[in-house]
Amino acid sequence: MQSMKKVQSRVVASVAAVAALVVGATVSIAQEAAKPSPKDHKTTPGGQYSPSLDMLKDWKIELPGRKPEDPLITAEEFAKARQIYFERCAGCHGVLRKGATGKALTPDITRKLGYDYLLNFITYGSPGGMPNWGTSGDLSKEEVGMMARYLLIDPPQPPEFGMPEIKATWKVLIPVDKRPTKKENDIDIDNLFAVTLRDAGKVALIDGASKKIAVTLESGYAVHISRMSASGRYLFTIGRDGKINLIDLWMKTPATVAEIKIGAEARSVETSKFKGFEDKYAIAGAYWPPQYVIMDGATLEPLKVVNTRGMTYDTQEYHPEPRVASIMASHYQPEFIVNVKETGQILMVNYKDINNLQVTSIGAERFLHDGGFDRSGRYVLVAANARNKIAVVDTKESKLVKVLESGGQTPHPGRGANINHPKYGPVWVTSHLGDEVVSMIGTDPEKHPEHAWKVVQSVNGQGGGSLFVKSHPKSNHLYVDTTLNTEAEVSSSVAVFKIDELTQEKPKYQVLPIGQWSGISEGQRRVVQGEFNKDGDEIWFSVWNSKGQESAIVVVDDKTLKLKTVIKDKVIVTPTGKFNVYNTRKDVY
Ligand code: DHE
Repeated sequence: MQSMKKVQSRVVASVAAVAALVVGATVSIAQEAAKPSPKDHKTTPGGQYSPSLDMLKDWKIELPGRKPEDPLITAEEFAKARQIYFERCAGCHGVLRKGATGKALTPDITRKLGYDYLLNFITYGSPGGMPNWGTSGDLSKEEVGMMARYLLIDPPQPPEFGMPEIKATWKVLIPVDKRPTKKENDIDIDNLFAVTLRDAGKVALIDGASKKIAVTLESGYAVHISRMSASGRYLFTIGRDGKINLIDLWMKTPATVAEIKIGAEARSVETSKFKGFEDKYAIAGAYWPPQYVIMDGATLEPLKVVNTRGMTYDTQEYHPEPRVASIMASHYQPEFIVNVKETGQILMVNYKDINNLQVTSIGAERFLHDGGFDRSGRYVLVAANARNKIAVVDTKESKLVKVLESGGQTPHPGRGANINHPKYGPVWVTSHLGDEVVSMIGTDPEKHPEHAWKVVQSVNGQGGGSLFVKSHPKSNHLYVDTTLNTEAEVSSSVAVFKIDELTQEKPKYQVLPIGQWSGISEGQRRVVQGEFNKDGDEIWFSVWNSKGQESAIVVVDDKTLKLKTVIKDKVIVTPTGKFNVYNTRKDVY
């Protein structure tokens, strides 16, 4: 049997030969290229959290510009490398390898750097944030070599997904005239929780009072979030595969009444909330292709597809794949607030007349990700997480108010938390992925103008790896998770600050051992995303284990901070986000 090493060195030799043929004079530059120092760089929680565009791996894409038998990379290796690239690299380097938070890796650049440079870079990572894929053991030596060769050839481009493709996926399972004309069940819809069962590709609807699972419904792949129509009747879920399920909560047993796929990779969905447009439209944003789609709110009929390719807000250079991140629905104007990641543009999409669509582009900051409203519902705060900034938009005036430093590394607020600070008045809170900082930003320019749009206080939580913060108008508590912290004890517990004690010099927090309370002893027991019930007297946390392990939802009494109950069931597989119907539709958080 030929040794792997021999085969590999022959392939490497042929790579060098082909590269020499292809790039000619640049070979000497490749040879001279500085090699990254082989230090063992650790991947940060922020690095681990980069998007994986794993839906794109399934597209049948031909080897570009070469025949499958080409010695540089075999068709089999190309398919495998493409899968690894979309799962692990595309989130930072872009689908087209033109760069996002990570550097561009187009062949004009990679061929200059050369095979050895790429090999070292992938193996050891870099202090700039590139994970050490080789030394961490995430990729084998052979896979690292294969990825280095993959980067020397032209990037394949996944297909577009325009109106014909979108329409072909659209199904109305129950037409509007066959649906109930009034609520046909005795579910307290406003206190229902839609719970993402991520790796099961399902959503569980759980009754807030009895904690009983009303129904479990099939959804898109690795469903990401749920949002509610303004009336609370319709629930929308979106999977990473861009599939939306429209669920009618008035039916005797709530069920999907329409579905559609709006792209190949997606994360966000929202519905129109402005007076007179309640339940009328839905909107969803895609990572690939870079676009958003406006749909009919009752049937999901796709009405308008809008591409987000365009210029970065600052250098005004063309970006070929600006992903659509979070979307909010204005209460002040008939507008959706569409946050476009790579260009740093916040699009105020006016849906009053979608044929003559008016879009106000607000230059904010690059790498916009997640965010939510302040307590008044007038201002939206969005994290540009790779830039450590928060952009503030006035949804009444459709104008940028400010872009400010978040005060920590990689802000990740989810929708954020609104509290009434005893000293600074209304503040919006974000925690951070990269450190323990919890920042509070003043949000009341009328009564507290001196504090508005400034970080008025920072407190330290348990550590980095935080994803979500939560509070409620009736609560005296601010909850901070640390889901992606590398310490098992920290990732399976939650820190709680008392709001009326925030005036102390160093406010202390109490740790709730949610993972331990769940009674589960196996797995990492990552605790993620607190969500209040409608009355604001209890908060639910997911205990998120891997697919083959037990997971649960732990309910905490907000007054006493004691365990109230644990929801366990064989259907509760990998629970992540939970969305209380009332709080989600009214933006209470
Ligand atoms: Fe999320 C919200 C994107 C990883 C659970 N996530 C969002 C939003 C975006 C987003 C754009 C805002 C939607 C909105 O408000 O319209 N998430 C991404 C990613 O790109 C990323 C970093 C990597 C990826 O490949 O998807 C990512 N997200 C995760 C997770 O690993 C989590 C913990 C589990 C999972 O589902 O994969 C996760 N994301 C969530 C949740 C929300 C969310 C629960 C909604 C929070 C809320 O309170 O509204």
